[in-house]
Amino acid sequence: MTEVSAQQRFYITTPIYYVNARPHLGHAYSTIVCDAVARAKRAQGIETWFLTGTDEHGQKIERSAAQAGRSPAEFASAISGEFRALWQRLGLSCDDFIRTTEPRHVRGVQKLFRVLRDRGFIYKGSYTGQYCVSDELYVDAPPGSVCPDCGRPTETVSEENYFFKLSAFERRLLEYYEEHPEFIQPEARRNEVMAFVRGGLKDLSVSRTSFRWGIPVPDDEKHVIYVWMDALANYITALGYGSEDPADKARFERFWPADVHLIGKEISRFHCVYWPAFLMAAGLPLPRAVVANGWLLFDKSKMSKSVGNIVRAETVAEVLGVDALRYFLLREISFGQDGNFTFEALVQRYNGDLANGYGNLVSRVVAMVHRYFGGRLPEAGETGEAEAELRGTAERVTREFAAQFEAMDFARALETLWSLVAATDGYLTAAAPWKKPTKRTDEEQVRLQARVLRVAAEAIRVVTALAWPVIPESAAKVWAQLGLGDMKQAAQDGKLKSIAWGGMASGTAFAEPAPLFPRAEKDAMERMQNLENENNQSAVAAVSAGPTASAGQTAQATPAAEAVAAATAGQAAEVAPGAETAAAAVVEKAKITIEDFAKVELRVAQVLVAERVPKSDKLLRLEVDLGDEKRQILAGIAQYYEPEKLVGRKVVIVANLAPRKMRGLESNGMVVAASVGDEGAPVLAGFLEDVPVGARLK
Ligand code: ME8
Repeated sequence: MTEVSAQQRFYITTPIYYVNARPHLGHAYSTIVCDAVARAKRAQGIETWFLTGTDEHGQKIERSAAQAGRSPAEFASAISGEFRALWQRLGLSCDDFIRTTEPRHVRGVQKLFRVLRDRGFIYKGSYTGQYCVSDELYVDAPPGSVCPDCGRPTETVSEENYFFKLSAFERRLLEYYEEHPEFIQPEARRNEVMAFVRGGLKDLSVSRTSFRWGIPVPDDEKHVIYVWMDALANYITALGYGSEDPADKARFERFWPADVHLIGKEISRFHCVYWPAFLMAAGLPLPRAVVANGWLLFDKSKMSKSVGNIVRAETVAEVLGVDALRYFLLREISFGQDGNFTFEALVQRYNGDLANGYGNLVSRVVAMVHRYFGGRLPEAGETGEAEAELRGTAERVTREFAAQFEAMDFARALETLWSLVAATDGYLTAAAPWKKPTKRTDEEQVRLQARVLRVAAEAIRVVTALAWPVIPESAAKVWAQLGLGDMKQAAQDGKLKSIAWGGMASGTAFAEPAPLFPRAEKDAMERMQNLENENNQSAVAAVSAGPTASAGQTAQATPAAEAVAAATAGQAAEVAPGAETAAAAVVEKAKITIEDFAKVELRVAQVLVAERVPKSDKLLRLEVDLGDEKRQILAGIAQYYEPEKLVGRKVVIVANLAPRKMRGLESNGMVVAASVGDEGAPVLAGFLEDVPVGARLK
């Protein structure tokens, strides 16, 4: 990726996370990446502002809260508190945490709306079309369509709305992308976004009237502002946009435009099309770069609450420590691409790179300085080729690491840095200062030990200074062991800016060696797995206690379970930030009765004809036999099934669905399929035993 900034002030943001579900490793990933970048910038003496927060309005949150039997405000507070508590637990260095329910944000969003309306970019109209509540996205497709992004069914909305003149920005956006190739990173996302804009932009509905949980449109309060306009504005409202306070104004002037909006790849369109268009319309400068991370996968699909394949950051932090998690995420995943999370790979990296690699190197050198020199750093004395070589490696690694880290190629940067760990290890092993051949005099032995330990300590100092943004807690421990003082302070004061070789002073007193990364034994994986299982169970148990659970009934439960039970019972008005809660687990699906189910007529049908629908890459036209009748059904499965292979196959259909038209053809029913993975790939329902055509499923 291209370098993002070379200036003296730096502003980086994470997405603000929805409060419909508890934080998991996917959220932690983006936030940890930002934290590492922010720390690296601060360490270079650059004035840095790092923002994160929670996205609390919209229909999705309103519904989740209703299902949990709580008000949206209470529900949002509880889960926002969980995010904040987790970032604290992980020691993240955010400068601000914005909640979209805060007055400072509401004020700023209303100002933005007013400015856009006053400048003629917002007008009133009406919208009839499809909406995906899960993605809070308008979908340009016929009724009955599924969301192209998440595969869930869309809902038809018909409302009077305010519209933003997005269509007016098509050309300007394309010109901007051309002139600023670094604006969208990585390249794959840039291509996607450009193709989307080239496909034509329609005006965007930016208000809703069918629910209340949002920021009212100024002077027309029956509308609430579209949640993505609300959410995107956080990047400016958090700095002070919309405030008259001079301190806020100054902060906004100081840090806007942002240097990096770091996001997950699935929200590129909102950040690279809508957001710059809003800013252009408001006459505000555009962020320098929108950088998308790939997805963290677990069991081969995107880690997400809805798939149910999440791992919590707390679990890894508890068993292996926060730095192990940070190192793993940055080292193992090629930034910008999807990457697998497995406990095996995590433990392997931890043992290989941290416990046996860096940690072991540090403890050997520190212990030997204590053993041979009473804990005082010796003079190197005369050095030779091996020392010159190690120094050369350290200087090359310092240069390369800086460039790779700046380019956000974290995996390569850490690979480079760890080559210095290996080189130092090799140097130490070759010199073997702990061995004394009989031909060597005592004096020669001391000289060798002094030289080798001094030079190895110097290399460790370089590794540690560069590794600080990635493993801050451990790096600070090493810094203290090397007698270099408070690393956090040094980083804040910009003293890690230039790590020249030879920066250590002879005679410096080393601190006692302290364990850094104790080797993970076989049970580490099991412990993490158990923690996840326990956590899931306690959440489920609490949910099943139901809304009538009394405080007494939950007295024996775990803290997480208590929080859920309290939340469900509506007893906890507000869960304080920092409290361990599992409130999101209460997001249960509403139950239906057997009568409701009986309304759906599911029947076995046999495919007689299957062919592609012209000009549609998604639809197949099927003619199916129900025994007592034949009918035509259109199914959005063309990307996954060859039509020829379907002929003769028995499928399950919803037989009493109202007919609807797609591409001019009438569809009489719906084929039932499992929706698999994040793309919602369809897998047709079928039977192991033979079933007669027309049979009803009950
Ligand atoms: O989209 N792998 O919020 P959200 C990598 N509120 N990153 C992941 C991930 C995974 N498996 N899962 C989540 C929203 N993320 C909106 C954003 S911004 C103005 C509004 C990270 O709670 C990633 O950064 O769904 C992704 O974009 C974000 O969490 C989505 O969080």
